[in-house]
Amino acid sequence: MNKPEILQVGELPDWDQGPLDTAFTVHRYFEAKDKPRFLQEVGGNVRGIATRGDLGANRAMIEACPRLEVISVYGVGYDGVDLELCKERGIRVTNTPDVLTNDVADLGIAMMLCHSRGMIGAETWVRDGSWKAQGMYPLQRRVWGKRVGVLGLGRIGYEVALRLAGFGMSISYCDVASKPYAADWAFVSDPVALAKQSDFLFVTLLASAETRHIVNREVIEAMGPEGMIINVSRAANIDEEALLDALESGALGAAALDVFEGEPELNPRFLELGNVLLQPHQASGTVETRQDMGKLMRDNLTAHFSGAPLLTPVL
Ligand code: 8YV
Repeated sequence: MNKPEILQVGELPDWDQGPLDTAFTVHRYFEAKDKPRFLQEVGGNVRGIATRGDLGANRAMIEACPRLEVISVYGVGYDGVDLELCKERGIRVTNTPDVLTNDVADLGIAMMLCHSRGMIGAETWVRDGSWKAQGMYPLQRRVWGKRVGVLGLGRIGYEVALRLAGFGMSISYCDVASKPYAADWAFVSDPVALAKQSDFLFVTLLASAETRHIVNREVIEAMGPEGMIINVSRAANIDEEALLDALESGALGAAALDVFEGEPELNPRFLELGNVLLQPHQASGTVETRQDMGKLMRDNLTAHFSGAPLLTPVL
């Protein structure tokens, strides 16, 4: 039997590549030098796309594949997939929710602690001899007991809040509506009001056209010179220019970011700043979670091509 032909948008670990190559005829988009030409050559036979959350599948890619039936995303975020076009064409879309929730929450908390306590600078203080030469490391900011706002109390936001409760923090959250499972936490309907009453603001929203720049200049400035914003969602949820302006002027105290506009390129202004912690989009990046994500991404493709129900459908 002929194997279904799929387009693989980005590189994946060997433990996924092997099984993908066994089950499908895989066209490696990420290896093609001339990508539009590659799409022209193979697109006509492609029935499935395996992509990553950070890469998605845009209109041009989907249009180059007239027989496309399914897009399987390795990641919970599918904002990079042209869902409107998929709806029009009846293309199914899947993602990998749940399996990465706890790792993303863990990294968000680690970023908050690391940055508040100045751990990166403290490491350098030890290694470069400053400890011996200059004595005690400059004092940092406390975390426990402070006020925290969680913007987006979905799966990841909920796990973030649970962890924060363990630090004795007073927790508020903002979402489209109050959540029945969050009775211990205060619902705030407006992001600016949430920022005003928070020392730390976690951005844990699924990104969409509606949430673009939801953290705007007003929200950022409402955090104030002692406030910190932590983003483990998508860069597009924050107005990055406004964020940079506020970090540079001191209108915002600090930020800890795992995601950037145009990543892995990033605005060089970030590199000049000492009050920002920069992470390379690695919140779900543990061996265990990436193995689970890969399996779920592959299982969704297999389910589709064997006529079984999709495990984690988005569309
Ligand atoms: C991954 C992600 O880092 O879940 C998402 O939406 O962006 C991440 O978990 C990414 O898909 C791996 O490249």
